[in-house]
Amino acid sequence: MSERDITEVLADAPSNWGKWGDDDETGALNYLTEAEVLRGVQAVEHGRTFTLGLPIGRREGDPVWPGRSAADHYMELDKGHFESGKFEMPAAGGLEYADDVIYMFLQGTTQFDALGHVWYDDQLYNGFDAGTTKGGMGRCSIEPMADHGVVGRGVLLDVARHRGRERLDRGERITLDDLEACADEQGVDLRPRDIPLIRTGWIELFYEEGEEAFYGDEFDEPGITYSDDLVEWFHEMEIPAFGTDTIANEQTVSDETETLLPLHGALLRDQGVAFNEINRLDELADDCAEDGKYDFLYVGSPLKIVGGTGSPVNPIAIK
Ligand code: UVW
Repeated sequence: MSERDITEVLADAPSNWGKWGDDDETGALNYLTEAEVLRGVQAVEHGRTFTLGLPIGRREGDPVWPGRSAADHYMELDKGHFESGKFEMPAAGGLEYADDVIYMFLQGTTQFDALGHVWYDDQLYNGFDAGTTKGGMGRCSIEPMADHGVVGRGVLLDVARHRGRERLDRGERITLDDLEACADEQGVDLRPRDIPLIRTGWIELFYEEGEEAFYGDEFDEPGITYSDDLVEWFHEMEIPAFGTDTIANEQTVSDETETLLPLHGALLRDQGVAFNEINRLDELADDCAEDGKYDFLYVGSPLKIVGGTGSPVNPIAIK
């Protein structure tokens, strides 16, 4: 990785700070007005639903960003506790029940990043002090996003299929031209305030070939790469949110800037764009390829985790 600093890379990048007031912590989701929800509803034709969330807590592990651990799920109470006499119901009657607990990273599955999840120059989205993250996000937690909800017109951009491949390679880049060519080939219009879902096929490598193949010698996901025109496009198109089937929603180390995750800085921190990461898009993609319809109502509902840096989610695409 080069010595280039993200502050230098993003010196002239567009910003939405102040656009919705100095206290705003909702960011580009403010673009999702009632009119945008209705535009999403108009994309529904059949009522077919596709859930985009990953399974959580499989014995074989879950795909996570390096340094995070997979979910740990255990039974606090099950039939065994009743059989062994370790647990007695507070009152008679014969009813028994099961309870369980999960320990997991909030970013350890299909999820939304809170706007304060990443920062540079000690400032979060809208200029809030990064010190407010200490001991729980005092600013830009997942709560304002969860209060708003993420509902609008979603558009699948199946870049893997567009390139005639099952999945992109490690570190393979996607540019703005690629996104536009993909939409053209699919015959779908990308409109202002849409929620693009970009399919690389990458996450399926974890399930098909296992951890070693997925992480490789160096963790380097394929994805959209930083460029001034891509960042301008998100700004001009007023993109409220976008999703992918990778862990970090962008090429891990940008070919263009040679820095780690510069789009987290340019889009999430500077523009307040909501990142919906680690989706499973294959079933939706197969259906879109079959009927040629690539738009749908997208519904993402992060949880209201107090001070949370993000939230697990099971987004739904409705065609
Ligand atoms: C980081 O930003 C490190 O992770 P995520 O992929 O959760 O955004």
